[in-house]
Amino acid sequence: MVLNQLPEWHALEQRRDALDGQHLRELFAADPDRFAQFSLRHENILLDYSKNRVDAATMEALRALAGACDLEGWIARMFAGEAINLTEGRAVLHVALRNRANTSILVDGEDVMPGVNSVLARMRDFVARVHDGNWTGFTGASIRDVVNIGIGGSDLGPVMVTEALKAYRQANINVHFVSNVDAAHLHETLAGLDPARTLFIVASKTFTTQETMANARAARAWLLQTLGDEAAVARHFVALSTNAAAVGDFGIDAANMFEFWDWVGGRYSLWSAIGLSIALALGMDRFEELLDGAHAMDRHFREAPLEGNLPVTLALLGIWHVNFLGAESQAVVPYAQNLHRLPAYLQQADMESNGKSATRDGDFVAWDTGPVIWGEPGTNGQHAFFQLLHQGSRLVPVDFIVAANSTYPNDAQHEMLLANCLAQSAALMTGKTGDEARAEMAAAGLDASEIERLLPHRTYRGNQPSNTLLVETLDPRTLGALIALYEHKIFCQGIIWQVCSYDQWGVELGKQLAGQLLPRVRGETADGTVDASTAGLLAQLRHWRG
Ligand code: G6Q
Repeated sequence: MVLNQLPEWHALEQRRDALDGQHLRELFAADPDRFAQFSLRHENILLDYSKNRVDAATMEALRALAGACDLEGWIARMFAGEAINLTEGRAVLHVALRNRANTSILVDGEDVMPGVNSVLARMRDFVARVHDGNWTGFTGASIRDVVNIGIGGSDLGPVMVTEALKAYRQANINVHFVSNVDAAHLHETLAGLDPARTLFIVASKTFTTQETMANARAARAWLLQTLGDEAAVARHFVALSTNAAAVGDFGIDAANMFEFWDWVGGRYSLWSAIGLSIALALGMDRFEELLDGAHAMDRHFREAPLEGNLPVTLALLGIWHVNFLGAESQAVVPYAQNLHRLPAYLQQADMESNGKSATRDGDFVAWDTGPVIWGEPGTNGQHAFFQLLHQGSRLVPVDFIVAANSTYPNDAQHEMLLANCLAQSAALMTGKTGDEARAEMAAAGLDASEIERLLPHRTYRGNQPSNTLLVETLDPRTLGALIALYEHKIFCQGIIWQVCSYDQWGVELGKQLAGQLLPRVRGETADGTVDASTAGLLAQLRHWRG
């Protein structure tokens, strides 16, 4: 099936031509019910997608494309535990990790739920012991600082969630994250920490990732420098992994390993044992509320018809922007300071999943796939890159995310935040016409020639599409649902684009190449087979390193 030769694809090209030249302002003027028609709710999440260049026929045509791609069949296959990670021959079952209904889910004939529940129970027990001081370090002191060492999927989700839910954090415990192999990250994190009261979590699905292992070894050396005895490692190191043998080789006791499984993709793993840092930061009850929210979104995704389905709708709008309106990127702008790592998290989730150009059948795609994801919190972004959104030459769809209620006491500032968020999406949609700009400048007393000179600079085309995700409060359950919403959006787009969303051969390439170059950086191997640029850089850096 060639996607861009489907009749449903051609129908969408016709919708694009039919809507061409119509401004969002006109679409709103023509239909007073536009918000009601183009908004959806799931629990306390409202998706307003009315500020997109779509009409009812376009949405219908997008759903027809989803039908032609058998989207609903693929959703069923994922939830049934089929090996839809085609290039690695694995099931894709992050939904099992938060399957709060506890219905059985089979992988190769075996129910995965008893294993999921048992790890959750072990996490609960461990978190309680750390929090109540019963888990002590080697000297008998209780734990005050937890350092999660991991990278990529073993870091970005936990960092994003613990930051997002800072308002719910557990007293008396500080959770830190070290990911970069740059020694600065570990060094600066450990500065001021007391080894006797520090617990390291080594989070690595494979337990072979170069950066994580280097940081874990350095952390162990730092610990032993003070505590002296190798036996201290058992009290200060736990592992989150699928690789029990490598965990043992590192010297971490099997009793201190929290396992997960190969059907959990790295960037979809925050719901697994990889979330231990989240549970330590917030408490296990909060972590389970996160799972509850995600599970509620899973059910919605699985059960709601396409036209009322939030992840499907968000995905189809993205397809519309990328494949029919030519958008190359997607901005994510949370009006929530604590969501400051959400764009980075979504960058990985989306770009590592759908940044592909081979189809499931192994052909080269003849259509665009995943966009560049980027963003920063508002209102900060307004004082920076919003210039390009308002007056640049590119189409950049924006997802605005904002909570009606703050989790902090200063409500007057929250009102300002809300007003800014609503103002920006409205301004991007309506823009400012030449006549409006002229009238404004005339009112400010500018003379006619000055007005005409400035006019091109002071008009705003508008017509920039955006979604607004308005939530009641950014609490653990809501955040869980929000993350699951994006996960499923990414899934739907991968199915339609026909890419394998659950592998990451591009990332594997980096892991391979760094391994080959390390001996050359160390000067242990002659430069030989490297290209001239790499050889030149190696020569200079060796010179400067003496
Ligand atoms: C995620 C990717 C990648 C991975 C890291 C860390 O989907 O596969 O970001 O999470 O490379 O891998 P380990 O957890 O195996 O250390």
